[in-house]
Amino acid sequence: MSLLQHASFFTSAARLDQLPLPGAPEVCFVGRSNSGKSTAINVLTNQRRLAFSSKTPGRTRLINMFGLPDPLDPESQIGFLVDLPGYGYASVAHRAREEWADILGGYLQSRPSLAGIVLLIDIRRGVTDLDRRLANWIAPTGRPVLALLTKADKFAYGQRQNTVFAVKKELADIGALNAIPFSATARIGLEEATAQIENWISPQVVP
Ligand SMILES: Nc1nc2c(ncn2[C@@H]2O[C@H](COP(=O)(O)OP(=O)(O)OP(=O)(O)O)[C@@H](O)[C@H]2O)c(=O)[nH]1
Ligand SMILES: [Mg+2]
Repeated sequence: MSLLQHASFFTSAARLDQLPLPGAPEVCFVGRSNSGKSTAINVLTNQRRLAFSSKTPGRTRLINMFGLPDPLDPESQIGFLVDLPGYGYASVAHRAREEWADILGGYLQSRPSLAGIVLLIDIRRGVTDLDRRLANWIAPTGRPVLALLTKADKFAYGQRQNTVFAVKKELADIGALNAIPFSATARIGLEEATAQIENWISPQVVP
């Protein structure tokens, strides 16, 4: 059974200084509001309502951390999944938007325990200006990124592959970047995403 399936709610924070001190490796989920972050966390952990997902954009306003218990010592965490607030939701006040920019930029650039970044991009929208802004915070950190092109069930195979190619090109300045089609509903890309996230949390040494 996957490491991710034992995930459980750990804590929420409205600001960076409310996060627990950096410890076990964290894999964060970032992307536009409504891109499918919470849904992806639910399907990857095989839990229907671990991360709240909704049809109303702008739902995830807190940083939500989910703990992954260490199989050898279930009382302690071997890693964390971190659901970050979505961005780009039009009706949010300008000031609140800049606060989110501070939270996201700050977390991405200064969290020492951040092991990998899952960047969710709605396959029908592709890379937007705000995604570009995010990529500019990520690139200098050298952190590896897995771009999940979500809602891939909306596209035929050929369109999916074209979008993967376009996104890789647009985000090429992120050195360690992979991009794959992903769908929670059609269960596309689950295995590859799970393997990557688990490897960031607990690297497998292949002899
Ligand atoms: N067709 C399709 N719809 C999806 C998929 N994943 C998510 N959705 C839908 O997209 C909407 C937004 O999903 P969420 O997971 O709440 O998005 P989010 O990125 O967490 O949004 P915020 O919390 O607002 O930042 C919901 O209506 C989901 O049902 C998918 O793979 N396929
Ligand atoms: Mg959400």
